[in-house]
Amino acid sequence: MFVDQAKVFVQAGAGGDGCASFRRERFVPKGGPDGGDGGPGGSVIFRAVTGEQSLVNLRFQQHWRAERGFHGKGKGQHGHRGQDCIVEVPLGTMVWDEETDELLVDLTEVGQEFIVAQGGAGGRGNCRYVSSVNRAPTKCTPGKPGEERWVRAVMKTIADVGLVGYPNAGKSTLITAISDAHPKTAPYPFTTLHPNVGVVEFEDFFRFTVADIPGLIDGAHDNVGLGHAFLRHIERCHALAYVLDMGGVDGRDPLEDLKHLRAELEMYQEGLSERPCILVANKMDLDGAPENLERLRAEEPYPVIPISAEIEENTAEVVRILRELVTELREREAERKQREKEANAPATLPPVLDMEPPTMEPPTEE
Ligand SMILES: Nc1nc2c(ncn2[C@@H]2O[C@H](COP(=O)(O)OP(=O)(O)OP(=O)(O)O)[C@@H](O)[C@H]2O)c(=O)[nH]1
Ligand SMILES: [Mg+2]
Repeated sequence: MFVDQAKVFVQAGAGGDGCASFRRERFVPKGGPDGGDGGPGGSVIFRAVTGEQSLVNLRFQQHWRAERGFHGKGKGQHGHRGQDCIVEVPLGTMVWDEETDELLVDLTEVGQEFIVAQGGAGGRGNCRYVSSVNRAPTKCTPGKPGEERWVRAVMKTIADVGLVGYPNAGKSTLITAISDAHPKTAPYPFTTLHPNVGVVEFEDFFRFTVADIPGLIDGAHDNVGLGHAFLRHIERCHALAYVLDMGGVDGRDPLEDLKHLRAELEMYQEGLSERPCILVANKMDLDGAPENLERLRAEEPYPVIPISAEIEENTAEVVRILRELVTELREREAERKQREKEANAPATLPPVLDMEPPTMEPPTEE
């Protein structure tokens, strides 16, 4: 079951209560206050992991609660903290506060964590209230309640490359040929109903991710077909690979298909169709494909790679070109981050000493 949206209630643990107690021991008269503090309550934390591909466990469990802090005890014993509740979510999960509609976090890095509900602070024991005028306070405070709220999580796939194409164009066949993902392929449209992310790995440990996205049809931006439900998974692919059926079966024309695909992406989100891209001309084994390829190459300035995904012909070339593209994009991104860092860095202080260090003259002999 694939779920990319879920609404859950998160409740952090309350802090443990502080304790009011006095040391009572033989031969220690008036031992003094010794009530310990309560422990802080556990928090509910969302963590991005690579193992998860959907928000299905948020659909099955709607309430996530962290443990409360333990109460303080006599003999100065502080209560220990409540255990955090870690909710593992897929990379690319965005979390909103359901009530205020405020975006709380966008988990874009593996291992990134965000506290969606903060545990309550523990109460204070009576030994904290000792003062010069009150040496035996009986005052202690209860723990604070933990935060709680409804949050909405939406997952938007993050991948280096997104495969975009009409249903049946061969996207799943291609991702199976080049990566470790093996989605179902079949000779009918809408075989793929949700995105699948595959990893392409090289011998030198370079790796990039590819997302197989369900087929687009005209009007998808308007929620026709599978509609918006999966268009959001294209939004955050850094590059696109348009997969075209060059056979042009059923009177279809790959050039027209490409035009329509771009128009759909553009209508869904401006600028989306202008992402760096390559054109994968699939099903080159079919009749009429070479002529269509000629036309496509004549019209398009982008790299066109003729392949036959089913028999894995020339798929290595797709991998090679994608690697080049991904490397270039990553370099550009690193440069952009560097520039951003430099722009935000505090102005450098003027050097404290702006003079030549004194030179030691060798002692002159008289
Ligand atoms: N002749 C030929 N058939 C191919 C080629 N690549 C894929 N196919 C066939 O095309 C059909 C559709 O392939 P899929 O990979 O399921 O297509 P898809 O784009 O993932 O389709 P959806 O999931 O419905 O969007 C399957 O029957 C494949 O065997 C190819 O290079 N040549
Ligand atoms: Mg498919």
